[in-house]
Order: sequence, then C-alpha cells, then structure tokens
Amino acid sequence: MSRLVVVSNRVATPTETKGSAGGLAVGVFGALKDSGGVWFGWSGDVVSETVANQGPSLEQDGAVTFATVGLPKKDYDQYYRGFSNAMLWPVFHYRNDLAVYDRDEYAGYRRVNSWLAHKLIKLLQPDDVIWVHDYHLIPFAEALRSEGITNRIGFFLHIPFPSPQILLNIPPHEELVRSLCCYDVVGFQTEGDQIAFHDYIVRHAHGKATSDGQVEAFGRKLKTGVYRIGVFPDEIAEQAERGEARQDVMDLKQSLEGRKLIMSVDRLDYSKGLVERFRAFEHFLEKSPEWRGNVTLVQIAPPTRSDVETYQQIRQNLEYEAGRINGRFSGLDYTPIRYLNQRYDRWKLMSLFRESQIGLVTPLRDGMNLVAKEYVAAQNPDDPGVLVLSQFAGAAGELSGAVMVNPHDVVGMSDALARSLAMPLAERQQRYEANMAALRKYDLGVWRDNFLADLRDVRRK
Ligand code: ADQ
Repeated sequence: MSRLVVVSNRVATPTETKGSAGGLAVGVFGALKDSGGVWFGWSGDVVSETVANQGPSLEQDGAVTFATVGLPKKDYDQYYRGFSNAMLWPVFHYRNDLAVYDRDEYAGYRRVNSWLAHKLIKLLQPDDVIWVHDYHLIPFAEALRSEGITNRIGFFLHIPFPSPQILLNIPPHEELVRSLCCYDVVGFQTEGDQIAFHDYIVRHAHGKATSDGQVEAFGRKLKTGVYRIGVFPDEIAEQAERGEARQDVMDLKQSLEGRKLIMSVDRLDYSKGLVERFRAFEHFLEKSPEWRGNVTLVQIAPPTRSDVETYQQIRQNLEYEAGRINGRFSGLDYTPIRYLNQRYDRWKLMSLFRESQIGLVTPLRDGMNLVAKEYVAAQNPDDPGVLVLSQFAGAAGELSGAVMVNPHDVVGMSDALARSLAMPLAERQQRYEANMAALRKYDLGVWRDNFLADLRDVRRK
C-alpha cells in the first residue's frame, strides 16, 4: 500500500494521538499507523524567520513521522489569524457580517501555503498519497502542482461549504475554487456542502458537475464526495463508563444534590450559538418556575483564537449573559449556569455526558459537530439522556433520534428543554437506539477508509 502523508494546519503530538486528542487526531493517526507515513503541518509555535527556515523538525513514532514547522509572526498574523480565521471561517459559517478582508493577509495566506508545500516536498516519495485537511490549506495542492508534484492529493473540508451567494462575498472566491480544483478528490461533510460546491462550479465557473461527484472545471477533472466524520462509539462508551467512578465526577454529582444536569461543550466560538443557548435556558427558567433550583446547565467552553477580535467580543458577551442570568435565578445554594473556560480530559467530558439528562448542542452552523456524536455514544443504554440538536449542525442529517431545534428560536429551544426533561424512558431509549445505529454506520473508521479508498482509486496523471 502506498504511504500516506497527512497535512493539516496543526499536527497532534505523538502523545496526544494516544489518548487525549479528539476524533480527528485519533482517526488520522490510525490510518498513518496502518500504511506508515508522515503527518506534516504547523507546530503551533510562533518563531523567528531563521528558526522557521530551518524546519521541519522530525519526530518518529513507529512507522509515523511527525514533521512540524514554526511560523514567523507575520505569517501567523496573515495566514492563520487573518485570512483563515477572520475571513474564511466567518464566511464559511454564513457570518459575512463578521468577516474582515485584507489583500495583504490573503497574499500571506497563499505565500504560507506555498512555503509549507515547498517544505513538504523534501519529505515526499513518488508514490505517496497526500491528504490535506481544512480551510487553512485550500491552495496547498496548487502550490505542490506548481513545483511539479503529480502525486494523488485529496482535500477534506471540516467546515461547511457555503452556498455561492455567500461565497461570492470573498473577493478572491474564484481563485479559491480554482485552487480546490487542483486536488484529485475534494471531500465534504454533508450533501448540502457538496451541492453548494457543485452549484458554484456550474453557475459561476462554467464547469460541469454530475450527481456522482465528477467535476470538470478550470481545465481539471476531479471527484467530490460526502464523507461524514464520526467517532468510535465503543471507545467513547468505555471512557464514559470508566470515568463514572472517578473522584471528580463523583464530586460533581454530589454538588448537584439531585438536580438534573444539562451539558454543553464547545470551543468558545460565535458559530456555536452560545448566547442564544443561554437565553433559551433563561426563558425556560422563566416559564417553568418549578424547575428553578432543580436543573443546572454546565457550559464548558475553552477559549480559542483569542487574538481575533470577534472572539474577544463573544467571550465578553457570554460572561455578561451568564452573570446576568445567574443574577436573576441564583439562590444561596443554587447557580443555574456553571460556565467553565477550560479544557478537560476526554474521559472526564465523556463521563459528564453520561451523568447528564440532556446534551444541548445548538450551533448556528457547524460542519458536523463531534460533540453531538460523543454525547450519544457516552450514554448509559439503560437510562440514556436526550440530545437536543441544532438543525444546522451537519450531524443533524444522521442523528434522527435527536430533539431537533432551530438555534435562533429561543422559545423553541426552551420548549425542547421542557419536553426532553420530561421524556419517558421508553422514548429516550428509542431515540438513543436510532442515534447509535447512525453512529455505528458512519463511524470514524468509515470516514477515513472511504476517503482514502477514493483517493487511492484516482489514476495518476
Ligand atoms: P470543531 O469546531 O472544533 O471542529 P467539534 O466537531 O464539536 O467542533 O469538535 C470539537 C472537539 O473538541 C470534540 O471532540 C470535543 O470533545 C473537543 N472539546 C471541546 N471542548 C473541549 C474541552 N473543554 N476539553 C476537551 N475537549 C474539548 C471542526 C468543525 C466541526 C467538525 C470537526 C471535525 O467545526 O464541524 O465536526 O471539525 O471534522
């Protein structure tokens, strides 16, 4: 089998891949171990130009080489903080209002992609299959091709692909789509994302796209496909069960004093619908006085991208909302919202999911949302909690057992909380079984293997 080379903005460390890392790292590392290979990307460090130019640093773990480079401050600012996270991320999540376009940042984005591609070339072998991940690296294949690389190169987009009317807001939209067409396989999380891409190809790039995913545009032929990222449900169930008896989890349980628990876990990001969620919980407490003092919302949201301005604003906004709502409904021994800005070990999160009666996952837009899937997998089949899920998460297409909500509808979400807290065991079990069947059908191994099978199938040009 040809060797696999994975390229992502951040590379998990060898230690992270063995337990603490989330789904993506575990899934990708599994494939790398099977075929041997390289995981290449940014180390997460901002370094001087001299140090950056010395890289990549190599670390070996069995048959897998972790190859990382540091980024100089200017590159970090333009490529990562700027064009990737202040332009692509908001627009791809339908938040044009938050997007900031700067030509220099876009030039930096392309420059860093070319620089990274150039660094990788030294490590490549002629038959390597290259799998590139996410919006930071859209021009990566084009940069490799311009240096004469003819290997098979695939791209997976973890976030939504917006409809053309939204995408047109990015001034260099055509260049970005042209860059995507330099890949051999482009993978999306859902059919909706694939259709949006095809729509752009046909209506704005005068290309062709067929329902089986064959695309012709900008003088290239490629395949697009839908590969729903998943989790390994049995592994999560085991982590959740094992954690149940641990001290911190027992402490939390005791501190709840028999109150019901609603769990929410997200990166602190405006796409996750946190403010609307807090307001829905407020509305619920307002309309259901009998629940005051009897139900707690634990919101875990570690800050990310805190040097991007909109992320500072969302953080302030949430702190204000949590304080305001707690001020309204707290008692001497009751705080309705426990809002925690930390990262937690995976086993701890999974066991908290298992202890809770509701998993409240209400992003305004999300490529897939792995938390929703982790929540289901962590449940006790004899007494499962209810997943309340946004219709705008990619996961909504599979998890038919969830109570579906529109995350902009505060009253609708409040009603869903009331309904879920009162839901009889038989219905909870039925919904849990439906969700588990979907998790098994589209697990993380299926995602990875289907994508790589399609990429390995491509004939070398
Ligand atoms: P994210 O936007 O990061 O991912 P998500 O899919 O929910 O969103 O993944 C977050 C991961 O981080 C989960 O595995 C979760 O358990 C973990 N996590 C979150 N908060 C944590 C905390 N406080 N401590 C420890 N772990 C925490 C992007 C896209 C998604 C897509 C994924 C994968 O935005 O739509 O599902 O990639 O493709």
